[in-house]
Amino acid sequence: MFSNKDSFKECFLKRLESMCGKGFEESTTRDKYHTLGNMVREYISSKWIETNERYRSESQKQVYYLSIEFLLGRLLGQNLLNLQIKDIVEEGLKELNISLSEIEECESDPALGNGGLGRLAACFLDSLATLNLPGHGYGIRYKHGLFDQKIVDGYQVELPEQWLRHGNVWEVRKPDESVEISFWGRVEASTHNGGLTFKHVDAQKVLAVPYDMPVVGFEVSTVNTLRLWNAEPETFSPHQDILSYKRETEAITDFLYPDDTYDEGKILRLKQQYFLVSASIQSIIASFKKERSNLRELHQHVAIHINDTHPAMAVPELMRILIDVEGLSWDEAWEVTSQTVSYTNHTILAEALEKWPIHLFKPLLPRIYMIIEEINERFCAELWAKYPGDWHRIEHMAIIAHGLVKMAHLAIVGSSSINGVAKIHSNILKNREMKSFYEFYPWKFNNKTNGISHRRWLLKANPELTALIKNTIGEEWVRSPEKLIDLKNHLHQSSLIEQFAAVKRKRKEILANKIAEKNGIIVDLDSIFDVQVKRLHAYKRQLLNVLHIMYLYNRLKEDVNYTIQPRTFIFGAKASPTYYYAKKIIKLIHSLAEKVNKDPRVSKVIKVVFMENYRVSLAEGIFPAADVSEQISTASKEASGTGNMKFMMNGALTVGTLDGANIEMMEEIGKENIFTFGLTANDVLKYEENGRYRSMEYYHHDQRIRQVVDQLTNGFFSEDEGEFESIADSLLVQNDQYFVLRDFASYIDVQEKVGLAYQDRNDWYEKALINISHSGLFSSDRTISQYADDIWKISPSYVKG
Ligand code: B1N
Repeated sequence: MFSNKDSFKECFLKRLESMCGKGFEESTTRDKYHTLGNMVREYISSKWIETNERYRSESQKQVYYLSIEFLLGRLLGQNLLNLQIKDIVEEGLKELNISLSEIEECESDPALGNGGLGRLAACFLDSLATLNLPGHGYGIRYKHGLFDQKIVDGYQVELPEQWLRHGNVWEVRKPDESVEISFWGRVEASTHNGGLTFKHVDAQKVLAVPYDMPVVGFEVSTVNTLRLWNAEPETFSPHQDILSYKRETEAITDFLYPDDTYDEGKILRLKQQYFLVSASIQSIIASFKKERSNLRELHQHVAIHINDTHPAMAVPELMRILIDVEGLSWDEAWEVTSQTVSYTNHTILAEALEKWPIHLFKPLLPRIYMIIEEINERFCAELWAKYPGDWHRIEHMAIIAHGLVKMAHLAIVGSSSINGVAKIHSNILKNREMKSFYEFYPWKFNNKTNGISHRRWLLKANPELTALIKNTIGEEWVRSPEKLIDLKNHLHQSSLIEQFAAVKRKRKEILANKIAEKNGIIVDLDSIFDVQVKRLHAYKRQLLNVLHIMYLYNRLKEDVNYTIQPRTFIFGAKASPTYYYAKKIIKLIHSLAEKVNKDPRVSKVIKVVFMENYRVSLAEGIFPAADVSEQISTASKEASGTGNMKFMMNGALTVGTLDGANIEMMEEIGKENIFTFGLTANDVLKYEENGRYRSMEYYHHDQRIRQVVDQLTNGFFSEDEGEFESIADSLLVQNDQYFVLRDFASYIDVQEKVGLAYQDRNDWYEKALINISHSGLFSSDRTISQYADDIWKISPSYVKG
């Protein structure tokens, strides 16, 4: 293949010609991307094959991570880095007058996820491979990932995402490993050797075709697999209406549902879930059977993890195969299934909890429904035995109740482990949301605080900071991120602080250029880059951030002597297309930007920037440039957050509530190095119980609040005074469900402290470096090691010799 710059160049030029049928001069950047991508995939393939053979020959336990989303981000740059050939390639290309980063820009982001949950799955794959753990992802090959966002006159419009338009160099189609998925039809019972057996008949069959993508470990020879399933019509059996059959089939993997922490409850989504689950379980069983025959031992060799409840049908599907296909008894199958499956809960928001109406579920998946009924009956009998006569508790804990199938209950009953994603979230699960389940199965519940891949969010996203850290403490931290703590020994060196300041400035400059290019706004590099990037949701409280900016605007307008540390407020957020409130907030941010940026005096000190189409590749340019990280969710609502960790790792200081992983960040770095404010989770939960919060009181008693809330409807922003009425209503008429007004004063105070703190730049950067030095705890390598040891019981597999 190639082992140095020169052999790379030679190889590249030959390949470019043979692949594109063009000479070097005629070739486009995309041609070059395709050529390089194919070369890299080939470079990977021998390691990939070797890894699979190693897993087959050693009788290692394997873990399969089932997720409806994998938000991978671009792969070329990360693969080059992980394979340790980035330098050879970059220099070789440079000699041919080609810029690697330009080629990288050609790759479309595989946006097969909405936000935190999907990105977490991607970080986990990266850590599994790097830790040489036998772990693979199973997901869906959506033809259209998360929509592209365009802003037109301040409003979000959605365009279909088209990541496959120019092909995908990383995938390998494996038609021979396709499996059949059955929908609709009915269940036929018959007696066999004195027992009842069940058959799903008259089903409509769909083919699940796997596309495998390599997951390259960092500086190791392990290459794991992400298997994405594509729905295709089956060609053998005759169909009455072949065209509608084809259309319906392909629709299953046509698009990703654009909902984050929200359950849409549509039948196509249910089809997606069963399609993913059935294809994955069949494939897992098939590879198990290549090496072994006794399915009663499955749980000793295989762990199946379900990422939230979206793949919770893994439980009844595994039962179905073990009983109907493999001939195990119910009790044998249940033992194996419940020992094999484990489950992560990612949210307690009621609107995100999946509950399927029986009338949708039962006709689509008749045999699966039957099995869930049986699981439910046996579970309720156990409850009855423990809590005789406690109808209320049993009704509340049942898997099927009031015409609904509760997927979280199914997942809990069918798993050996249930984990939350940050300490506070796991505690809320145990003591509140899932209290009765915790009382019944205390041993199942545990915490695994989320983490992020420092390879993507530091090494790849911030090469400048990476180089500085290497120069300061060496390279051990690259393999062992907890070693970042060594940076603390160098804090007294003014040179480190100065160099860090230079890195931050450089990254702010790069982002500022992008903002100038995309938004036509010139921002001040000496201003605080104050950033809130995440999905738009009421509980994340982008509105609180907006009201603070309105307050600053008002003060600056009213008092010519009022001075503040200049700030650039940067937002990035997609709103679910049907989420009316979220879309209004996007419009509000744009109206505010218009008002602020056009004001000759105010715009000298503050600017508001909305960056369109927030996604992984854009994020890689934003985190390194941030001074302030906004993590301002209503306490108790953000299960963990992971953006908070990405900012921390890049040396931004957090303004945050005591929510999710913010709390563990504070415990780690100390109260002096984070700006916390607002109600605690207990305060919020108490208010929710006693109903004593009256947002109107805060409106009446705080003139600053009254002014900004009034400005939403008094023509301050727009000719159309009704434009933001629904937002004002959410705060007053609907009693401010997320305690925005309750936390307003506290937020203003803490933001003032931030402004003052930034004036002592030395001290600020020292705090930033302390944040970085503790960020190793939030590496997904730590998280994955804990899953591997405590839940999956898997160990690394190393190449011998
Ligand atoms: O999962 C992340 C957490 O860091 C976030 O705090 C949490 O909000 C996020 C339905 C979800 N929870 N639930 C979802 C996504 C898509 C969907 O269709 C729910 N996402 C989260 C990682 O743990």
